[in-house]
Amino acid sequence: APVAAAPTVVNSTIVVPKGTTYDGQGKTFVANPSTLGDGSQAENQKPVFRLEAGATLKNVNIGSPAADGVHCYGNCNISNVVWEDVGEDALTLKSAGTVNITGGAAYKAYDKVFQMNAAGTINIKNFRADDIGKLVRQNGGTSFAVNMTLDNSNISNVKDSIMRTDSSSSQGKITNTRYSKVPTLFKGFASGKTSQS
Ligand code: DGU
Ligand code: CA
Ligand code: CA
Ligand code: CA
Repeated sequence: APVAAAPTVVNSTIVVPKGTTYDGQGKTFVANPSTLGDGSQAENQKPVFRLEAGATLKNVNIGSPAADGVHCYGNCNISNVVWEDVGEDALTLKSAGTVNITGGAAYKAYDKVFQMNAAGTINIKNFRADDIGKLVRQNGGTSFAVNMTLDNSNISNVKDSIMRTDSSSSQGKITNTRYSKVPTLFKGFASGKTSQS
């Protein structure tokens, strides 16, 4: 029987330069807990990957510990990335842009999966998430707008909600998605700013 390759231990954040693609070819990456973070709920851990504007990350498994996952500085494309055990959170938008998540999965997020700390859009499709707090969170206590879409996905065992915002101008749209044990789809949106079909 095939034997799984040992994970690659990441000692310092892997930077994906502006406009380039990093293809992990299905390999598993884990954070060095003493340099990046232990994947607990402690803030200010470092990311395993940092994507500069217009970068793409694909075919990557992030194992445990995952520290602060992936940081995007502007637009980023995330294709077939699996977080086996989300750390503090899975991905953060650090400066304004559009995050496109296609395929992949996130498991075991004590709180948030996708953390939006800047204005923009997050489009998630063909995704699987299980055992999470929230799938998308616009940074609490801020008023910039985030446009969130989720399509053709499968979401289960959620503690809080799928999409949550504190901004009356954010929008949320969920299409063609199965849920199991999801208490609330949308939290904090103004009326008329959400849709589900
Ligand atoms: O809510 O400090 O959770 O980027 C306050 C928190 C929040 C961020 C965010 C993150 O602003 O730390 O992980
Ligand atoms: Ca946090
Ligand atoms: Ca976790
Ligand atoms: Ca974080």
